[in-house]
Amino acid sequence: MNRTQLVLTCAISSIMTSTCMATMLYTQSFENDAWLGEEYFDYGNASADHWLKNNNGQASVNGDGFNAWYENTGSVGLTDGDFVGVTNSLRDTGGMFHGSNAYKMSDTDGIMRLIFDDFGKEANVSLAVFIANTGYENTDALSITYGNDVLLSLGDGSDGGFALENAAGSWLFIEGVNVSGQLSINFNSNSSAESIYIDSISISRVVPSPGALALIGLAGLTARRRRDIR
Ligand SMILES: [Ca+2]
Ligand SMILES: [Ca+2]
Ligand SMILES: [Ca+2]
Repeated sequence: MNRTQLVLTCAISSIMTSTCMATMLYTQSFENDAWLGEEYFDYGNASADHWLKNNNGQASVNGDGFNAWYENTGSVGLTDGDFVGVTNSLRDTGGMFHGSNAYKMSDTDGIMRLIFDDFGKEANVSLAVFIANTGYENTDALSITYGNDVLLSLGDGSDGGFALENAAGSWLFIEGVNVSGQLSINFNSNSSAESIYIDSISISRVVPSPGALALIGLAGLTARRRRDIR
């Protein structure tokens, strides 16, 4: 980066801290009741990684802007029937973070990833996650990533489930700033009591207000003049 670019970048960042607006790119609270259903069965091959499909009458695992991926770790995955996908069961949480529904992962017997659409770079994200209050072991893990950024990682394979147990029992509000790529919520557990609930996803982008845009235009003009003089 040359000096002109550096000055310009500093000018833009100082302007943006004073006058900014957030543009909402995506929200998801799972409040579409058409996504509710019975226990979910994966009719695919548990020994192969694959995208999960929605099945008639069963809770939806895929919906607007979100899709579920299964990754084999040597067990039966979701072929044994599991309570995953959109739910209104309040058994563990006592209440959703927002509205009546949330997205559940439970007894995944492998890694289940809930992956959201790509909304480009420089995004801000927030979401709520609830870890069911029960015992966890070394094989259980929860991570939330956005592109290359890790927003949350609980369960390192050697803590005896302590990190998950310690964070369980209340809604956690997770935020990421200036992230790029795709939001992915990744869970591995091997009992039906070991569950997580996801709610209230919000992905936005901070953009300069029209006034700030005009100032940035001016800064660009100044930089160009400097080049012309040289
Ligand atoms: Ca909700
Ligand atoms: Ca299972
Ligand atoms: Ca376990």
